[in-house]
Amino acid sequence: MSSSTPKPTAGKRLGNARLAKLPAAVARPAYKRAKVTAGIVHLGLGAFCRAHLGVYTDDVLAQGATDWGIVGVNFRSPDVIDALKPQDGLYTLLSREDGVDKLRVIGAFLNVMSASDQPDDVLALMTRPEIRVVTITVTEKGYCHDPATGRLNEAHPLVVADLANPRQPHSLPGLIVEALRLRRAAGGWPFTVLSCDNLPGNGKITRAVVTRFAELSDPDLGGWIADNVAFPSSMVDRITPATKDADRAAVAAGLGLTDAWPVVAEPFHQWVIEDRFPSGRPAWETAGAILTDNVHPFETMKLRCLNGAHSTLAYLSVLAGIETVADAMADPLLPKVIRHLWDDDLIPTVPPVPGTDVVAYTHDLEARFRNPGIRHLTLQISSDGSQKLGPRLLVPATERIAVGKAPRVVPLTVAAWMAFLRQTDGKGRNWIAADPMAARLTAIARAHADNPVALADALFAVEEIFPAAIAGNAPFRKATTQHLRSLLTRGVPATLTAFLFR
Ligand code: CS2
Repeated sequence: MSSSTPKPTAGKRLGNARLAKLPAAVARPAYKRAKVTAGIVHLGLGAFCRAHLGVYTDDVLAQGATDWGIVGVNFRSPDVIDALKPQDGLYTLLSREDGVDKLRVIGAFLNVMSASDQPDDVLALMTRPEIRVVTITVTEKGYCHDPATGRLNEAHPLVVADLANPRQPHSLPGLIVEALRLRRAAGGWPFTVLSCDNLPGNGKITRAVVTRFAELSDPDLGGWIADNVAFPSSMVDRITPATKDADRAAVAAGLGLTDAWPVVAEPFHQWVIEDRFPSGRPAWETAGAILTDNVHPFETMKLRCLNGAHSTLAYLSVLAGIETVADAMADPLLPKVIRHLWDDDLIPTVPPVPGTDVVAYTHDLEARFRNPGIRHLTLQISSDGSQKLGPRLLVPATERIAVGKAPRVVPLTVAAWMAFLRQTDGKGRNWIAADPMAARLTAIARAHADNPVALADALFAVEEIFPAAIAGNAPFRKATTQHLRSLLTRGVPATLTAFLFR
């Protein structure tokens, strides 16, 4: 059983009946939950939305809005439903910094449902007129899109299945389109669809996959969606590692109750939202969100500087046997590599960000990454590289190439990802490369395990990941292949030393 999966619970359980008796140090909903009604359906009930959307919305509810509660819907794993249902949707946020733990019980999720076990109930809920916003955190791969183009992957098995049977959807685009069809058939208004995932222009990508799916299943509906549904973009940020058993124990000690699935996060959080909600929205700005007409600069800064640095640290760290981001930041070499990544490859590609000094932002990131209370596993961040490398690092690299500059650190990250796909350091340490394209990518890595030139050639040929501007750029390929050879033959520290000090 993984440490992120809840275990059978013993002892008294967190729930509505016990809210009033929580210890004084534990913050709790400052409103009457019984008075709150649902206005939001959230798709994808992972830790992130509970540490982010749930907290912003809890603040809005505490200010007296009673019609913006959330119903959380999960697609696959029933574990989170099994954990939260007996707790009346309540869970604890443990925020950690400088050895100080703060506990807050969040009440914004009024109910939790499973899209696979209760498909009709979920669709009936999404058809109710009082649901005016559908928020999403399903990670990059949940959009069923082609990461290189941002368009719907029409060969995706879930998309193929949903197009054949659109009334019983299992994919994100299929579910949203069916809910919108039912609302239209009932003569109602559409909801606004708000993506909160780490994708560039996440609203545009959501709109592209939803409208294309609708066109393929019912062209008339496709036109109605294109004309009437808003898909604002948003930039979301809060480092939220998977919950570990030690976190559950810390929460149980603080609460005097069992919480089957609390979430742990850093104190920092940021949310920048494109303000386009024709059917209304909660006043998230009163909880600190920035509402704007242009999310792009914020999102570019965050996706590249934070997530791009995360991915770079993750692949090099897994290869080097470094378990957490905080440990990586204590390494003598890795922080220097990340500084070069920011200064040489990424900051020059970030447009001016209102009210923000991007260089100072990267110094703040260093401090956030060093937070020792946040055990963010590098293996967790290493997942889904086929979806993450493009927006975080390859697109900025193509922008550098287009202005005649050679990316300096991105080839090293790509080489580390290629070596990571071998799933072994060759000396007895093994790991699993989790990725929707894992079968294909790890087969390539196995076939060319000890031949860096052949391995790099075969992976650069994967068009879904590498745009022509990268795959066809001789200096980029050469640098990547040299780093890969060095990683495979000399290991991470020697490669980084040569890279930094040659
Ligand atoms: C991380 C993100 O796992 C990953 O890929 O880079 O989850 C990151 O922690 C968040 O985007 C921070 O806001």
